[in-house]
Amino acid sequence: MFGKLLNHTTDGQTVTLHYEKQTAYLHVLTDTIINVFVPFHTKEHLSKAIEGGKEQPVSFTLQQDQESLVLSTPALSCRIHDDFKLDFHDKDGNLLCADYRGRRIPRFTLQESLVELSRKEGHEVNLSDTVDHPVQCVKTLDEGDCIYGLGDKTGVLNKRYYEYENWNSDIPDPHEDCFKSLYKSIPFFIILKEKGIYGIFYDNTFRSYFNFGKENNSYYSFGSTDGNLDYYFIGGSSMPEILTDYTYLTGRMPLPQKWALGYHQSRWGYDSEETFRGIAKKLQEHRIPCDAIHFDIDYMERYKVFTWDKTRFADAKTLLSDLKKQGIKAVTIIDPGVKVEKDYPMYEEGISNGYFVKTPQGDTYVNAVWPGDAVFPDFGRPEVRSWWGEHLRFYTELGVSGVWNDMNEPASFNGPLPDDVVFTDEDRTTTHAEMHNVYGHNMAKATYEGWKNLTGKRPFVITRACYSGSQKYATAWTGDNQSLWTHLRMAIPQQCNLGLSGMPFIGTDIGGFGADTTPELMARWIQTGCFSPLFRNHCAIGSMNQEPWLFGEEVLSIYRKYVELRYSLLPYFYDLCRVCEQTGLPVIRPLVLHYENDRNVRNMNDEFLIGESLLAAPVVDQGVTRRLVYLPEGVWYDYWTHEEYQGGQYYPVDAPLDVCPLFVKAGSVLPKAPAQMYVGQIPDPELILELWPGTGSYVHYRDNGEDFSYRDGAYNEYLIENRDGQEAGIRKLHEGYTDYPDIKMVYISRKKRA
Ligand code: MIG
Repeated sequence: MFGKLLNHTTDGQTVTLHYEKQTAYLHVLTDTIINVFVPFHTKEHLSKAIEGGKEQPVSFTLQQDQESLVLSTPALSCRIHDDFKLDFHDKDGNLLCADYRGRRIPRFTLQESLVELSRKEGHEVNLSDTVDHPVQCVKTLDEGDCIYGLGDKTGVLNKRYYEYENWNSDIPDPHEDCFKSLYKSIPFFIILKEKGIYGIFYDNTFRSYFNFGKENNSYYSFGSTDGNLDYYFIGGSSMPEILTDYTYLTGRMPLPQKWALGYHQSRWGYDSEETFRGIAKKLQEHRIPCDAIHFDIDYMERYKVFTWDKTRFADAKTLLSDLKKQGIKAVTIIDPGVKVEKDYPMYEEGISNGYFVKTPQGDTYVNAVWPGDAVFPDFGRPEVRSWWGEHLRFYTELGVSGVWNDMNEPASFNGPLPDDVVFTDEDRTTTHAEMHNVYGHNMAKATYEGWKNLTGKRPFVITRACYSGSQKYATAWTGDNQSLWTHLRMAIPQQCNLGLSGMPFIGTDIGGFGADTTPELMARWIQTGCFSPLFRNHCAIGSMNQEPWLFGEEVLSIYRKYVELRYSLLPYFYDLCRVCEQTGLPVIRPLVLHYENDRNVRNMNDEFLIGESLLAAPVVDQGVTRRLVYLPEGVWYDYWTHEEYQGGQYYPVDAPLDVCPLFVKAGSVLPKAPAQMYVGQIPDPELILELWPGTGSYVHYRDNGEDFSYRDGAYNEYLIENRDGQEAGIRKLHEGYTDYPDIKMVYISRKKRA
């Protein structure tokens, strides 16, 4: 397809490769990041994920040897061959990634006669032939390679042997392991090899396909229906480094407001002032700490965004301020679809300014969502984003504290939006086919920027649809799961892979969205969910209510125990958010992130780390009260009993209904807060430092938890030394904020395992 390499030129850090039939580019961004670019679609990179220049000075060399042209940075080398075949090696000479040269042979084939018979019985038979995409890349796989990332895809942690599609989709059926796409498109994955590791960020927003060795065990492929071949090869020496590089490119989650890490109560169907007051009262009565209640589409007047129904909410402003007295903030849903209705300001304004996406003939494109016929803001345009952002004033003035963007795949009730609907990418006219996967991303960006301008505070925005880089604007949830054990189980690999895809602030609907939960499932779900950065119980209208007090005394007290655990650990979660902002490492982490050489954890689907210090091994199966827990190398302590365990092996651990097996790494310092019903109930609480046996050090972060003054230095950083859980030295690494009124030390002593 490319032909022979004729010659090349170098301009700065870009090497232009002239092939017989095509020109291609390699751009050296850093020692460990090389961009590969073939301008099939446009001359320029059209990244919606990467903002600003990312090139750093790199001293690289370009040499011709007998076989190929070799580009080398201090960390990587890339051998460039005819036909644009590239082979990447690490600095030790290990081959990391080679373009596949052989013939493609599907693993699975079937005799024609059998196919016919199967079809007669009604089976859908995929005669697995190789599929070529207009843009594509095929690379070799080695026997032990494991593949992680790719956003919110269902199924297991390790994506090897599976295939996926990136096309943001709102599929109402229960999410199954075999789903190819879901709400988010994050075309980034990490390949962990026997020797070496690398990541690929394939920056293409068109409908894309990933075949991770399903077609054939010896290669994988990624490709799209259109766009450029534009990918970033990231070669580091560890998984955390790859992730740091990926988030260097696509951005990192800014620190959230502290309250956003508290507990959120939600339900589609809370539809009146009395309901909200009632929920708040019950939360208080049952002593369930809570920082936010969510207002789903029921608050609006006939599902019109930027309105509030006056018959069911006589006085929204007073309601919100009363809730706030109890520490409860309001988060309102805002969908992208604007109702077609004469004299409705959002509609009229958008129409007169031409802000909605159009048909190829130039008419405003109409589909339907909750309000009935609806039109879709063209969020790719800067002026549409600021228009939308300005209107958020409606919410800030009522006292709303955060925005929840739903349906922004965009979902539509009247069939999918056709590919040729006219959309805009900044100032360039393009189509739905290109902008679909970044629609939610651009809406989140509009919301984040608008909210930031209006309030000066760190915006709290939730989005359902994402593209790479959405972490800069929003937290996300995994959409419409169901009250099923399989979905509780799936929440772990799904959140771990989101974290490995640069999205750290995530959660699942606790208790399950669709279908009806049971007391036992609720108890187990809160034990897993309390470690999700986004900590929200949410369910669907028409499904059973799932507020914590509806399942009997036992479950209520279990529920309270884990919400309280979360509140006590808030300083730790907040520290982890700070780490995210600096390094891109997520809050919830698969064990493989820190123990990549340990084969036992490469396919670990039912345990996860919270930062580096905590390991959770929740029960995710019905009727189970004892489970196997694998602890990686080192020494670990049972969080509840303080019993000591040697890592590197499996242990049977008791897990009665009220226990989520939880372990603390030796030498950890856990920063904790005293009990509160909401963040800020005690205006300036003391800090509790738990020192666990073992030796280690820990950096703790403190600021006002609300605005951006920390970026001008208004924060403190403390270095805490733990010498075998006994004595501690605390030193300030940075001083720009007030001190704690008090720091209380708690020394944990090790216990022998019974
Ligand atoms: O078509 O707003 O995922 O959380 O409660 C359903 C109603 C629309 C889907 C979201 C869900 C939300 C629901 N929404």
